[in-house]
Parts: sequence; structure tokens; C-alpha cells
Amino acid sequence: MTTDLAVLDRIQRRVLWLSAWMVHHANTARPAGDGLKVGGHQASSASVVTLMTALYFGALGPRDAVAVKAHASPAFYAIQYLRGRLAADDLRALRAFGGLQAYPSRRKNPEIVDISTGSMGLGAVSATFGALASRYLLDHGGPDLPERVIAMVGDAELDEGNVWEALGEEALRHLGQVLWVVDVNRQSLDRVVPDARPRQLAAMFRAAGWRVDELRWGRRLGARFAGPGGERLRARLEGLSHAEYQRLLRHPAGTVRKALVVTPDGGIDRALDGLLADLDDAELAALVADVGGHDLALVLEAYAAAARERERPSVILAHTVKGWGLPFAGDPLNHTLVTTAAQIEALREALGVPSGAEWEGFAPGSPEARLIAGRPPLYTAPAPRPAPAVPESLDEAYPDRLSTQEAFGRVIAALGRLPVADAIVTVSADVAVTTHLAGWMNRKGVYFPVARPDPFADLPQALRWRESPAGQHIELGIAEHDLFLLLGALGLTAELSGRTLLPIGTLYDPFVTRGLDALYHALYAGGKFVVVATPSGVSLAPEGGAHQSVITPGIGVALPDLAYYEPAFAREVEWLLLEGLRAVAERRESLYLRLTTAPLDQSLAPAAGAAYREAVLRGGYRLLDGRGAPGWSPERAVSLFAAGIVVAEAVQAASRLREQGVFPSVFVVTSPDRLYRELRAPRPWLETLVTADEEDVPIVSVLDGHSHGLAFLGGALGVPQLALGVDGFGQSGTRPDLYRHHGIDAAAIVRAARTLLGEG
Ligand SMILES: Cc1ncc(C[n+]2csc(CCOP(=O)(O)OP(=O)(O)O)c2C)c(N)n1
Ligand SMILES: [Mg+2]
Repeated sequence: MTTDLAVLDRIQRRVLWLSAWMVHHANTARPAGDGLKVGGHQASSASVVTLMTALYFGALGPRDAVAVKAHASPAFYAIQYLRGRLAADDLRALRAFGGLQAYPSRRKNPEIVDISTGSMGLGAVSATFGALASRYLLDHGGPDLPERVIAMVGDAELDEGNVWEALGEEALRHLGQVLWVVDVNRQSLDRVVPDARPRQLAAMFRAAGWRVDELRWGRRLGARFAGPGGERLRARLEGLSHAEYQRLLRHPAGTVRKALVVTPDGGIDRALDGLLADLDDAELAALVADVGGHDLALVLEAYAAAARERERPSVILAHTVKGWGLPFAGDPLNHTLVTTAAQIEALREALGVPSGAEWEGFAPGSPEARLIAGRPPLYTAPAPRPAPAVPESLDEAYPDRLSTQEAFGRVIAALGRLPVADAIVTVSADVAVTTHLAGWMNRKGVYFPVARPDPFADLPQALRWRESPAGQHIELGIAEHDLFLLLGALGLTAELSGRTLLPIGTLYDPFVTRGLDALYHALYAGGKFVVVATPSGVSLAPEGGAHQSVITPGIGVALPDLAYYEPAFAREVEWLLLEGLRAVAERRESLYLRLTTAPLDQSLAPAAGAAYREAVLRGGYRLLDGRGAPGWSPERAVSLFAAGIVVAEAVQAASRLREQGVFPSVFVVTSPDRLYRELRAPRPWLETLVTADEEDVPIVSVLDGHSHGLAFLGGALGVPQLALGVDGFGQSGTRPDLYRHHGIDAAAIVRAARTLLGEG
């Protein structure tokens, strides 16, 4: 054990060196050209060097996946290099175009990064939902992979509310395979963190049902504390505020003693002074910096204890020094500091790295190389199995009047009868019933890692709440961050565990923005899933402005890797949901369906058929054709483009316009996003919708959401356009009230058309 520790210590010094050096190199040796600072977080890396060395060279098993604290990426890359998974040239390209990313990114470096991190708080939580996803897989006959999930987290990162949103989720309490390692360096970006924080953290993790292990001091200080009079030293150190302790770390060695033994009234604590008399100044300075998170043996013990816990998640609160071993260790402003030439030179000497050997690892046959060679391999996900086949259509029969939300409920219930349903898992943040998942849930049950009796089992209930490990619906608290991070995690099991799930999440459309950062992260991290957002827009009329969504069409258009659709008719919902699931199965993209509770007359829809289906998927189709009417001329023609529920308004407007001698065509836009994205295609679908004789025909667009969602149409077709939509906050009223108020009703469409024809 002793030899191992000595070898591990030499390894951690090399990790420290390489992480500091690659950042220094990125900032000094590479011509930047643009005058921008490269940056790279030497101090944040140094603070986890011991924790990460102990993990990657002493604790990690081949079935363990890791999410690394975003700002520790240099230390992570140094470790991957020493473990033979990166080359020195990779390290040289840190933060360069095409090189290693600033923060660990599965999207860019899937061969080494298990779980993407970056935006504070999201990485550790996605990893933890990843553990829930793998538990779900295991409970549904899948592999037990990854077997453990370990997240390294910054202490100030835990300020982010989404962390506690997640830790409140009851299912997580049952995940014994989760370990968080918190780097308690008592510093954030700008400041020393509040003194009560570590105590609060321990209490909050305990309250969430976690096993808490705190590594406050190292063994050398521990031994002193246990010796005669040692409690006095402990009381003195633990009585210091964070800022006072950080100050102690910054003191020149010669002044630490004075700082410790001088009492507030200017006297001398003789007992304490005597207690420290056997230490010279340098020894004393080193002793007070002996925190638990830099004591390799303690850290290894803590990892072993956490691995034995199987019933509940564990957290290790490891006290560390930000910038450990660097000249700016403990400096409250060290977050963005990068070593000077003189400082890196001194560090090289201090860490025993020969000049010219800056990029070297360990020589073959050296004790360090032998230790590394003896470690089990790092996690590599199994190759994904072929995904389940998704049918093209269900051929459901729909009633004459139906909303797209009701259609979704029917489609998902019908899907439940097919074999592909085995791969489907639904998730909702406390709105499963109101988003029409009840039929599906009755059939498939609710997932919970342990079976629980239904307290209402003997009473008549419209929805059976049967919770068991076999269930296929996961119900979350009212926590949209959790919804999107869990969807992202369930949507990444193909890559991380070798099994493809088809996750479908439901929420109210106005609350997409509530979880938007998490949705963005889930997509960036590579998750593939379906989001059904319903109801949307002001069509939810009496519910008022707080529940109506205005800006989500723009979000749907803008988010990468996510196809946004707003179907009008029930058949379209069926086709789009099936196609979305196929896109998930084939790892192409995610789907965002924006639905409504307002019913629409289904007899307005085109007859079902392959051409109609293709047009729906491509983003739109012509519903009513004005060109066939006697007397048609382009000067008297107008194109009405409508998305979703307001197609009914466009159809009504068309009929009034015809009465006024105008020749309207009505186009249904099923996806503003698809139409927009495909503008750069050689033959954009939008251009195929209109004909050559319509090339000067102006456009009125309308949707139940902000007008800019369709405002690109006129520019794309080179014709004048008036874009109608909801450009202010909503309010309560009837649907006609609100459509009139926001100018998206048939009358407003008619007015806009006449304005464009110069008859305003
Ligand atoms: C959501 C978000 N807000 C702000 C930042 C900017 N930021 C980067 S690091 C940091 C402080 C992190 O402190 P901590 O988690 O304690 O990290 P460490 O001390 O280990 O560097 C902040 C605020 C960010 N990356 N993400
Ligand atoms: Mg910190």
C-alpha cells in the first residue's frame, strides 16, 4: 500500500504538471492571431488532481462512467493521456479549432468523454439521470451498464437550483450506484464561498437521502488533532472563516505561526504556540494546508466506502485547495489565472520534470507505468443493438372534431399495443394526465425502482397509478429541468449502454422555457428524444397569459438537432410522432411537437395518402388552391400560410376573400423549422409548394405564437409578406376575443391580404 501511494503521488504530480503545462502552452506557444486570451483553468484543475488521480489510477472499474467537473478538463485530458487514450498532440491542441474542447464534450470527443459537462450544475445531474436510465434499462431486461456513475462537481456549482430540483426526485434515493465527489475548494469564480456552505451541503444531501462522507482534513493534521492538546488546534482551524483560512494558505511560511497563535485581543495563545513548537515554519505552513481532498489514502478509503454502499447514492465532500501546488494556490482570484513563464519554469523544477520532457508520460517499465498498465480498462460503451422498428402509420380512425392534443393521446395509446412500445418510455413533470398520457399509463404502468402498492387499488379510478420496476412512465415533480435532463439521459442509452430507448416527454408548452437550458444541454450532449408540448399558444384562451406560450416557435426553429413541428390535423400527429420515434431510433434528431387543446374540423384535411404524408414530414402543403378559380390572376392572388390550429382561421379568411374577388391559396405549415432549415437545400421544399405563376404573389402568414416564426417566408420566396402572430403577452378571454386582440383571426388575415393587394 505504501509503495502504491508513493507511486500514485508521483502520478498525481505528473497530472498536475501536464494539466498546468497544456494550459500554459495553449496560452503562450500557439499563435492566437485574434488577440483573445485562450484561458484554461489551471487552478480548477489543480484542485481535483488528487481526487481524479485516486479515481482514475486507484478506484475506477471498467463498468464505471464518469462526468468530470467542467473546469477540470485539463486534468481529465492529462489522465486520459497517461492512460493511453490521448496522444501528446491532442494535449497540444487544447482549445484549438478541431482540438480538445474547453469542457469535456461527448459530442466532440465521444471516445474519451462519457458524459458532457459545462454549464454549471447540468453535467452532474445529467449523469445522475443517466444512472436512473441505466437502472430503468436493467429493470426492463437490458444490460447493467454503466454499473456505477461518478460525477465530480465543483462546490459553487451546487448553487445552481437545478441540482436541488433533481435531488428532490424520489427515485434517485434508490440509486446506490451513484457517487458525487464535490471539490470543496471554498472558491467560486469571483469569491470565497459563504462560510455556512459546506455544512449546508452536508445537510441538504442527507435530507435528500444520500450517504455523506466529509473529508475535511488530511491524516497529518488528523494525527495532530488526536495528540495531546490537539483539539485546541482543531478548534482554532475550524473556527476560522473560509476567507481567514484561505488567507492562511496565502501567508508566506514565516508568518503562518503568528497568524495562528495571535489572539483577537493581540495576545498570544501560549498553549497553541507550544503545541506547534516542534514544527519549523515550512512544516507548519504545509500542515495547515493538509486538507482531506489532497490526502491520497483518505480519498481512496472514501471511494472504497462509497463503492460498498448499494442502497442509496453517496457524496464525498472533499476539502481541497484551489490551485493546489501552483504559485496562486488559494488566491481568491485564481480562477482565471494562467502561469507566467517564470512560474511554469519553477513548477517544472519543483515537480521534477526535466527540461525538454514537458510532454512526456512515464517510461515503459517504470513503477508508474506498471501501476497504470495494471489498472482495469476505462469505460467503453457496448456497440448499440439495432433499434426496434417503428411503423409508418397506425391507420387509426379519428372523430370529426379533434384537437392535436387529443390526437396525441390516441396515438400513444394505440402505440402501446405494438411491439415497438417495449422501447418507449414516457416522462412527465406532473402533467401526465392533462397532456393525455393516461391511456398509455393505464396500459404500461408507472416506473419506480422498487415496487409500491397502489393505495387506491380497491377504489374506482380513471387512472391506475401502479408503480413498479416494470412500469414505462416516469413521473417527475414539477421540475422542467429534470424533465429535459432525464429525457436527454434516456435518449443517450444507445450510446452509453448499447440499448436504444424511445423517450417521449410531455409538458405544457409555456414551460419549455422553464427548462430551456436543460433542453439545450440535453441536445448538445447528444440525447435523442421526443418532446410533446401541449397546450400551446393563446388558444388555451381562458387560462390566461401565464399559461399561454408565445416565443416557443422561435425556440423550435433555432434549437439544433431538434425538429419542431406544429401539426394541424390528427393524422399528421400520428405520422409525425411515428417519424420522430424513427428519427430517434436511427439516432438522427429529436422531435418537438407543439400541440393545442383547441379542436379542429378534421373534414378540412386532405385525404390520407403518401403524397400528403411526405408533405407533412417535409414541412407543409397546399390545402386550398386558388389557381383553378375562373378569372384567377397573380395580381388578385394571395398565399395564406398557417401553422397548427389557426389553419381554421386561414380557411375562413380564404372564403371571405373569395367573396371579395380575391384568389387565395391556403398552405398548411406543419414545420416552420423544416421549411427554414431546408432553404439552403438545392431545391427547398418551400419553393416546390408554390408554382412559377405565383412568383409575385404576396404572403400572409399566421400562427398561434410569435409572428417571426414564419416571417422568413416572404424573404425566402422574394415576395411581400405580412406576418401575423402573437407578439405580446397573453391574457384571459375566449378564443375569438384573443384571436381578435392579437390579430390572428380570419378578419385580421383578410385585412392583411387586402393591405398587400393595395386595398388596405
Ligand atoms: C450556468 C453557468 N453560470 C456561470 C458560469 C461561469 N462560471 C464558470 S466557473 C464558475 C465558478 C465555479 O465554481 P466551482 O463550481 O466551485 O468550481 P471550481 O472552484 O472548482 O473552479 C462560474 C460562475 C458557468 N460556467 N455556468
Ligand atoms: Mg469551487
